[in-house]
Amino acid sequence: MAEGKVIRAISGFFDIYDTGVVRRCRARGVFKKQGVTVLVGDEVEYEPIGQQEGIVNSVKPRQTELIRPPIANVNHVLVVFSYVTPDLNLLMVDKTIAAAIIAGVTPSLVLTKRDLASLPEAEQVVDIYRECGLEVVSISTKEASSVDLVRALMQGKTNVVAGPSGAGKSTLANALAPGLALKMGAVSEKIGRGRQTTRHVELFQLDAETWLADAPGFSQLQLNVESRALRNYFPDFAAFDCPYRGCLHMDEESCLVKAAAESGQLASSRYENYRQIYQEIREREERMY
Ligand SMILES: Nc1nc2c(ncn2[C@@H]2O[C@H](COP(=O)(O)OP(=O)(O)OP(=O)(O)O)[C@@H](O)[C@H]2O)c(=O)[nH]1
Ligand SMILES: [Mg+2]
Ligand SMILES: [Zn+2]
Repeated sequence: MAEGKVIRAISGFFDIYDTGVVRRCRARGVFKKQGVTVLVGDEVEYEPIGQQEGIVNSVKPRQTELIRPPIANVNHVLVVFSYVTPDLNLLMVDKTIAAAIIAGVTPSLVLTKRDLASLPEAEQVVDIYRECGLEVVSISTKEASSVDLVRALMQGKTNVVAGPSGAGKSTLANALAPGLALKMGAVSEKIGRGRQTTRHVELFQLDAETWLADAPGFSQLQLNVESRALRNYFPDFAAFDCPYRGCLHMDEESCLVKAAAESGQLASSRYENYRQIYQEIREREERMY
């Protein structure tokens, strides 16, 4: 029995990487029966067949598991959003960051298309997320200095990009590893967003300790937590020590998070987006019970 890492999953086949060699494998029938899905990023045991094929026998326990994009065992999410085309949607940024934290994965924020953005606005967004304690880079994927900033963030980690279609995720991945020749898409003038150029999650090794997965963009995201637990995934809110320990930071009179948003100590967009996400989860919960 050999061990390897799933780097691609395409229509029933899994490409398994094992010490420099990639094999196209199928999963044992029992996976389907047990409802087990093999994810890109999974560490698996497989049975080699010939030089290039094999059968996946089992999946090792996962360190982490993200739902969007679907990938196992990453320890760093590059949250990639463009300033324009598509326009920056801070609600989606906040959701994507929270989704990473929920999965126990560290997020960093990569803001792209700085060459097309107005500077004061760009600086404001960078400040908001540095205040949250995130690493933030503001880049133009065509500049070598920008690519170096991202490379430094990723070094030694297993990374995945997460963000909307057209944000420049594949452009960035290509710039980081020029040999990849990933397909990149033009952003539609009419709808101002990308057209889902990337179709599959795919993992690439950049050096001995560094991996990067490119992934399709998404425009919707549902956070799988209870409404009352949501506050735990906005760790920057903890700095404002609400007197009521169970404070949900919604409409409690003594809420210091709300007060901080009003006084400008906390970015109002962060707080408003928290409220919005909380409401979304509440509505879902009410439909369920
Ligand atoms: N001006 C400018 N254009 C960029 C930048 N980064 C990417 N682009 C362009 O944005 C478009 C979309 O880039 P992609 O890399 O395909 O976007 P993606 O995030 O991979 O999109 P999906 O695969 O659909 O999720 C392409 O036309 C890129 O050339 C940038 O920093 N500045
Ligand atoms: Mg892409
Ligand atoms: Zn509060």
